Amino acid sequence: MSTPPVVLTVAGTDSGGAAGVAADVATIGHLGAHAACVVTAVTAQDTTAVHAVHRVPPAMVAAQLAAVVGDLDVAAVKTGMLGSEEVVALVAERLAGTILVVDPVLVATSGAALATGGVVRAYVRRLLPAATLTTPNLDEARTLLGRHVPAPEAAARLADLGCTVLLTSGDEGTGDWWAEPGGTPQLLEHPWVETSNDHGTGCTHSSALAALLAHGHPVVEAARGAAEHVAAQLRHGREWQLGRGRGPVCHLPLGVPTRRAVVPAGE
Ligand code: PXL
Repeated sequence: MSTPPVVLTVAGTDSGGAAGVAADVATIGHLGAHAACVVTAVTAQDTTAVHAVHRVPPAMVAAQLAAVVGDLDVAAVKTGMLGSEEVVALVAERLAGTILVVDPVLVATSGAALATGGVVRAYVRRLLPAATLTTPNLDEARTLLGRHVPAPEAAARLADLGCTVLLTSGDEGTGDWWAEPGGTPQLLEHPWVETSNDHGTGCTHSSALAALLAHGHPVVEAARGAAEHVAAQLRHGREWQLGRGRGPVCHLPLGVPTRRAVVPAGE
């Protein structure tokens, strides 16, 4: 019997089960790690929209963090929606020095704003300098920088805050921009899957990165593995019809039948 590494997600919930903590816990489990979760916000959300957000008080976030790190040997951490500048600062203070993947969640897949200006500043000043790797999309990278620059330049400028950047383009036919502090940005190509069932892709991607890093993979290898994991899950759920909006990324382990079992009448 071997013991799995522990990966902690610090994130919000999505009641529709597509993004946030649900995506993170499933992904971390698929990749052979034990998931611990610190909940920062509860969203009333479905595939069409975020209807309401309840932020967990920072003292309760701190209590969850203290419980996890006081008991479990956390190998890597992933952050998703943090919701307030106090929580961004708290995470930076308590988790600096661990392997830390920061998905700077600023906007939901549906377009709803999940962070304010103060949160953006706290990411730039506090959390990104403490991160191992950050995974913004192009909109998030531009919001963090406060300037509308092309993707490779956005990746390079963010890396200069002190962490490796994997800027997920989300554009068909391209890949992700990779930048190290002081280095030249590089395009990492990855498979593209055409589907409307992509709600939760960013969360799945950053959790996969944290899980692969927790297993000891070097960062570039973890990036390749995480992109492959996301593509495989997107392919598996491509035909799903769940909800009226952009459907969830498939969070089932591959190989599990996705058709509802038909129970014969009378049984
Ligand atoms: O995918 C970004 C994200 C993260 N966390 C929560 C979300 C979303 C997007 O919908 O709802 C809780």
